[in-house]
Amino acid sequence: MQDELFADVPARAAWLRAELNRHAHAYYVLDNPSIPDAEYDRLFLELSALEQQHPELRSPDSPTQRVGGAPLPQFEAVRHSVPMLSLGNGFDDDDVVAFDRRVREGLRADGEVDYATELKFDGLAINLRYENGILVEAATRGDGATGENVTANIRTIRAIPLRLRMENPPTVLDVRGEVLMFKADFDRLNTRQRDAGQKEFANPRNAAAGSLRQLDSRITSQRALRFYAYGIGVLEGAALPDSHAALLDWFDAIGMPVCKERSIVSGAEGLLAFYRDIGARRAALPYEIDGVVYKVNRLADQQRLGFVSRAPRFAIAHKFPAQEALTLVQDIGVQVGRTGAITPVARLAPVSVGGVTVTNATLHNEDEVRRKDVRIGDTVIVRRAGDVIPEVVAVVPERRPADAREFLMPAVCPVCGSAIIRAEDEAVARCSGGWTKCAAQKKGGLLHFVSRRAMDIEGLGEQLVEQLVDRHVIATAADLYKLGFASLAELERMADKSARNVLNALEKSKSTTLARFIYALGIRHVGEATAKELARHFGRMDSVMDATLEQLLEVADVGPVVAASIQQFFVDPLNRELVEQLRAGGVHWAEHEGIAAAATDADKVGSALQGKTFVLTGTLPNLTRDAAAAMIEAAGGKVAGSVSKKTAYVVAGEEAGSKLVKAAELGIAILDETGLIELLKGIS
Ligand code: 9MJ
Repeated sequence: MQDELFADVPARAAWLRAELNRHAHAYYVLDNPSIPDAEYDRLFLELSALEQQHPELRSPDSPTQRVGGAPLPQFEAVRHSVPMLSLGNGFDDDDVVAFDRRVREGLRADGEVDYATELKFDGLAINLRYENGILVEAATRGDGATGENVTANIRTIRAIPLRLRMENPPTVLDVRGEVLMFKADFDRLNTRQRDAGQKEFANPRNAAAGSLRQLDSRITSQRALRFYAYGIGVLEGAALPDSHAALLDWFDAIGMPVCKERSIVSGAEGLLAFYRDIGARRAALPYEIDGVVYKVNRLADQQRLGFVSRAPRFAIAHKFPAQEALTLVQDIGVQVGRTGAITPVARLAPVSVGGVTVTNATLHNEDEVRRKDVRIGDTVIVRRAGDVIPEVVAVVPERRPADAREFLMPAVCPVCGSAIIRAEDEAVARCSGGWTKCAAQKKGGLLHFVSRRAMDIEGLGEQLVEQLVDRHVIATAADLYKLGFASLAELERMADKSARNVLNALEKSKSTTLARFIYALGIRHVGEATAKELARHFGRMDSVMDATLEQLLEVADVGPVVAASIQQFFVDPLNRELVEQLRAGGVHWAEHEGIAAAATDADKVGSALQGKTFVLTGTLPNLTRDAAAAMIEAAGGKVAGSVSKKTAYVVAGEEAGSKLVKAAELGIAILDETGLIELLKGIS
């Protein structure tokens, strides 16, 4: 594709490889990105294209060679040359003081001992073997003696260098560390899983483990995994530094990612100060940790101290308070959600979980109560992780009293008295009162309406909605736009300034998009993605409201259940009235003809793009994916999800992934946003 431009193709490929490795190092190891992602992608693409035309230039350490071939039938066993140890645990100050005393006694030290302190990552321990500077094998810890060969998956992790950044690499080097997923990447992955109707992961650790244990490394390559080095196994052909801190500095210098949150401290006082400092900043760290680790700094001292069973005497993990605790179920009540869903909730004897007092924990639904066999009077394990609602993990059966009582789903809604009904094919029981009768559903619906991803009305929180509904100031979402200063300012805990802020936020929210508006209505089964598809497909609110089942089924991702739910919603005159009132109250958005209609128009014009398939990947600077797709479809083109020989154009934005690589491999034309707009202009 490009080789006419560069007389010396091998030199250009080598330069691109070095540049890409340098930028990946800046991003993942130095935590200091050196170029925009889009520029990285451009260089990557150029290298892929060169290697496609000149396969002999492909080297195993090329950044294009991170994703390997076909899925593995299974992982092979790998015996660790030096066993991978686990760490002993300490839970309080006394444990730390005792550890320091044992170390001093073991070393017969007169004064304080120096320790290297670091974080205890909650991920998966991995051994990376480099031979002559090249990554040749990666294995999980397994039982410490034997792990699994996960080399193909590890190679996809951009944070891990495929080649060490050094002139004379050791003949053999085992780098040990943790593979983990950052919290933000975990949230993004779960959103993606949810949107695709796939199982969400319970926590970043499970997500990292699940991603690393994929037999198909192409899946792993789509997961944003990280790595931090903290230890060494075999080292041949180089001298070991004399301290743990120097070892980590050396790793850093040869391109291995090492966490910045590390230091050298003196004595037990120093250890505890580190623990407190990290504890205070724990929630703000971009990854989850379950404690800190203390290691005697001098490697010669580590050797002298040796091991007890399978844990080193020279190191200890100081754990943060557990996120789980035992407590008593005093009662099981129910909560009514915005769609009327009844959630059983365990009322607990107050217990501190990870420093927060917990009194309620969700039991999800009736089947879950039966599956876990939770009864009133039981002792249970409750878990709190991050911001999520505390949940009952399991019952401790040995502690069940003879008079423990089973949970019975109430016959009527505790909030409005309407019958509770559970459809045969549903796990969830629901209040049949609907939002007009049931205050709980009304409040839930209003909170959904004002939420960030719906109408995004800042300052209208739970307490305010609660008061507005309980005092009968508002009954529907449309009433929000009738609120005056006086009715807000007289509410509890409502200063004049806050009242004005709420009114401003309401005013601002009036200008919205059709997709947000549809989502805000809270139609069952219509999440954000479906709302966007409906807006894109129909273009106008009236067309959505009057759509037949057949028309609804034409929308991407809308199946019979969702279609029926949408139709049911708009058959109800109260819901139609709500939409009218909101429009009358000033809520507005831009309407268009919808892609079905637009495509038909394009048919007539006989556009040059008729039938051409586009694939969108990554984030475009200005256009949303939907907007770009609508424009393409309006011009007669089609938008597909994956790249194949039939693809005419790939439109690539920031963080474009494997689709871009595949496009380059197949020699398909690649456009950025400007290119797309130019192309579309050209045909209209
Ligand atoms: C974790 N999990 O972050 C060790 N670890 O050292 C750190 N684990 C370890 N060190 C020796 N930071 C055995 C395990």
